[in-house]
Amino acid sequence: MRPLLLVAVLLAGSAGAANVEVLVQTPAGTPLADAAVLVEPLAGTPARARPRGHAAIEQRGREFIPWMTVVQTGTSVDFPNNDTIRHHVYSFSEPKRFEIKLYAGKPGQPVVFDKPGQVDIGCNIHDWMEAHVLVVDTPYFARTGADGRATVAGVPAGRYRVRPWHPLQKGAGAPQDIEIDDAPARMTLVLDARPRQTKPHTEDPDRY
Ligand SMILES: [Cu+2]
Repeated sequence: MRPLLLVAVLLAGSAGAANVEVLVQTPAGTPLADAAVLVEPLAGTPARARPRGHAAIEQRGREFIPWMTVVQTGTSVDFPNNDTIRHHVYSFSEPKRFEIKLYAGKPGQPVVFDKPGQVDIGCNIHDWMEAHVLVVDTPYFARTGADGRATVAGVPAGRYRVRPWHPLQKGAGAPQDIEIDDAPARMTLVLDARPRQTKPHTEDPDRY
């Protein structure tokens, strides 16, 4: 379990909280990996504050790992370079434009994602390198695995809208509204998205 989820579970305690278990699939019924599942409080349900998190997107084997990351607004993200060559990380996306010029090892300053939205990240040296960050206001979220399933743990009692998202989606997926008490909620969400395809490494890896 990721530390953030563990904190959420501990803060939620045992009274009036439940897991939300979601299967995300394409219209053709194929499980969709690397999708975000967001559980957003509806009017009348307070969003519990939780500590601003910390995340990392590393570079290894001339790829960003992970390819997709969901963070709460205000989260700081490190970009450690675990390759023996240098990378040059950038984003032109409106919610967070930034550039970490050619570097090896760990940059001194993390990047703080302070506005909600989708941030697409690339490397100036290696065209195929690609990562996506979804910045969300809700503290309740999870990412689907290869089986298309995700569990959002420890959601307090209340009314919520559950929404899927994917970096390569062709449109917004239909949300579902739920009432949480103390029993697990299960649902299937449909999202039309192109699954991730690994891109070939096309440049001379020893150039930098
Ligand atoms: Cu690179």
